[in-house]
Order: sequence, then structure tokens, then C-alpha cells
Amino acid sequence: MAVAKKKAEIKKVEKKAVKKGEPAKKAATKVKAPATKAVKTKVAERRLFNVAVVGATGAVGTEMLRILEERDFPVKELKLLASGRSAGTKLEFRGKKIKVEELKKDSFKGIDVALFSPGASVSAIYAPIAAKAGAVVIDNTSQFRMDKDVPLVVPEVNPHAIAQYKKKGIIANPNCSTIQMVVALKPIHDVAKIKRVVVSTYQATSGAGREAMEELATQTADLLSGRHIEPSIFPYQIAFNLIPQIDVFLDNGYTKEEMKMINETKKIMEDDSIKVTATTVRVPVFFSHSESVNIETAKKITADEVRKILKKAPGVEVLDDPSNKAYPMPFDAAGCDETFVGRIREDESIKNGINMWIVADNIRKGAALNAVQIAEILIEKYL
Ligand code: NAP
Ligand code: 2RA
Repeated sequence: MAVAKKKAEIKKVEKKAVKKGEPAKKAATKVKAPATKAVKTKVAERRLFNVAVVGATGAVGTEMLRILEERDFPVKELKLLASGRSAGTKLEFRGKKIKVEELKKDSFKGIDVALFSPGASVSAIYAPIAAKAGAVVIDNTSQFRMDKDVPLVVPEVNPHAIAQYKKKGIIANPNCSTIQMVVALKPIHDVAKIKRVVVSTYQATSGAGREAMEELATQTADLLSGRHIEPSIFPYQIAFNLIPQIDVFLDNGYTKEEMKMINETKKIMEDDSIKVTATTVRVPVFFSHSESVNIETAKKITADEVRKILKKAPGVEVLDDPSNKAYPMPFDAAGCDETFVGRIREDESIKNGINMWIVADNIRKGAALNAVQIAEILIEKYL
């Protein structure tokens, strides 16, 4: 099973880095792996589509291939695109090796759906080219997220926004840390109206891409072997450390990652009145972002009511049994499709406050899975 394969892969990377002392897993908190039921959208009848994956060799791109295969997306031809650096390498899809091609202006002839994750500056140039060639682009980068003519979509929250894709032929996939937060917050907002959100994140190195994950592994091994390390992707040592900076600092003292969470939340929830403040932190974890989230609601809501609402919410799994030490952890969420929520409790310092802990696989729900879910709705309803 793909999830089991992914978990085995994670263990291999961690084992390589930390020769001893792999994190102990508690039986009580072990998340059951197969997970797509709640979030799987009905795929259209077997009409087949030509699909391009741009950034196919990256952390998000390779997961995209796994998810297209796992969810049996109706692919006719699959085109894999990356930079000239990895052109010619082969990636596997449905048991066949497909050659990666260099991204060029004429790469999109005959493509119906183009899944982009090559970085914002590349999407800025090539997403409009792909759209002009007739493909609908689903872009994982930050390039178009706040463009008023581009819908920013989380299928569990605002699937109706997909209809707006016709303006530019582009649909934006939100930032990973935003996606998992709004999946959990929207059902609460619908019942109790969220006035304010205070979020602190604990973001995995995979959020910064393939090379960033490798940096954590290499640094860990080097430090344990007494070798000198030189940070390259991250501004400081990431192994055995935390870095309270993700992306660049802006004039207001926030980082770009923090402002993404603030602005994207309002756009996806379609409510500019929600006040959001964020602190985003990189942690030495390979997969899954974790978030401590405090909300203040207009209407009083109890912790039990929140649990009940979230148990019914699409894409959410409540894992909240403190007496059995059951709460979500990044190690367990890796390879899963759900957004896990635990540590749900009333904030005793304010009248209408709730604290919670939200964990999801940033490469899956935070990127590739969300994009493929959008593609499923797109082909079912609009193409
Ligand atoms: P990554 O592992 O560094 O992969 C980048 C991919 O883009 C590689 O396939 C790379 O190809 C390709 N690429 C780079 N420059 C290119 C160019 N000039 N032309 C064509 N392809 C090019 O990064 P990632 O984590 O997959 O992230 C990719 C994008 O998705 C970023 O914008 C990121 O912000 C966004 N995103 C990431 C996550 C996450 O959790 N990782 C979540 C949401 C959104 P080569 O192999 O040829 O270098
Ligand atoms: C990160 N959310 O974790 C950002 C970009 N994927 O670095």
C-alpha cells in the first residue's frame, strides 16, 4: 500500500540521518494509514485527460505522481517536466518509466490539466503559457494565490470557487500551512463565527523542498559524527535546532510565510473580517507541519461541540484522547491524507476561546493531494 511505502521511506531517511534512537511510536496515537475516503471526490466517468506535471522531480511533483496513481486519476498521457538539470531522468507512473523533459514554451500542446510546482518565478512565466495553449493550470506556488482573477481553493472549504478558473485558466493551490488550518477552521466558523486566529507553526523541512530535506539528513549525520556543517538551504543549522523564520522578512516584521497564512485564510474562507496573526517556525522534522491554533469565536462553543463538529467535517480526523496520550504528531500524520486535530480545549483566558493542535502531511494535503482533488472536481464539473 502506498501509505505504508511512504512510511517505510520516511523511516529509511531518518535512520540514515540518525543512526540510533528513532522516535518511539505510541500505540495509542498510531494513525491508521488508509485515509482517502473522507476527502476523495468522485472522479468523472472514464473520459481520459492529458496531464502535465511541471516540477515533476521535486518534493511536491513526485508526490503528485503517487497521488494521481493512488486515486486512479483518468490520465491518458502523462508529461513530466522539470528544468534542463533533470531532463532525461525517468520517473515511474503506473509501472512504466516516463522520461522527464525540459520545460519549454511549446511543452503544453494537447495538455488538458497542468499541475505546476516549479517555484513561483517559473510559474509566473509558464502558467500563462500553458493556459494559453488550452490547459487548465493548478499552481502550487505562491505566484497567483492573491490574484483576484485566480481562485484559491481547498476542496473541503470553497470548491465552488473553482468555477472562477475561466478568467485566467489558472487555479491556485494555497500554502501548505494555510490549507491544513482552514480545513479545520471552516466547519467551526460556519457554526460559531471565528473572530480571531492566533497560530504558531512547527513546519517540516520538506516544506522547503527536496534539497532542504536532504540538508536535515546530512547535517544530522555530520553533527553526530563530529563533522563540521555549513548551512546552505536554511539560514542556520536546522538539525537539533528551530528557526523562527520561513521565507523572507517583510517591512511589517512578519515573514512572507506568516503573511501568506493571514491573507490566504481570509480569501479561502471568503471573510475579510477574520483577524489572523501567525508565527511560523521551521523544525527538524522531515514530513508534516504542526500548528498550535487559538481561536476566538463570536458565539460561545465548547470543546465537546468542537470535537463533534470536527468529527463530521470532511478531510478531518479528530485524535483527541489525552487520557491515552492520543494526539496528532507529525511522524504519524506523514503519508496520510487527513488533517488531524487534537488537544482541543477551551481557552480559559478569554470568554469564547478554543485551543487546538492541527497536524497534516504538508506534501500531501498541503500540496499534491489538494491539487489533485481540485483537478478531480475540475474534470467532473467543468471540463
Ligand atoms: P523542490 O523539491 O525544490 O522541487 C522543485 C521542482 O521544480 C523540481 O522538479 C525542479 O526541477 C523544478 N524546477 C526548478 N526550476 C525549474 C525551471 N527553471 N524550469 C522547470 N522546472 C524547474 O520544491 P517543492 O517542495 O516541490 O516545491 C515546489 C513549489 O511548490 C514551490 O513553489 C513551493 O513553494 C510550492 N509548495 C511546496 C510545498 C511543500 O510542502 N514542499 C507545499 C505547497 C507549495 P529540477 O529537478 O530540474 O531541479
Ligand atoms: C514551507 N509553506 O513550509 C512553505 C512553502 N511550502 O516552506
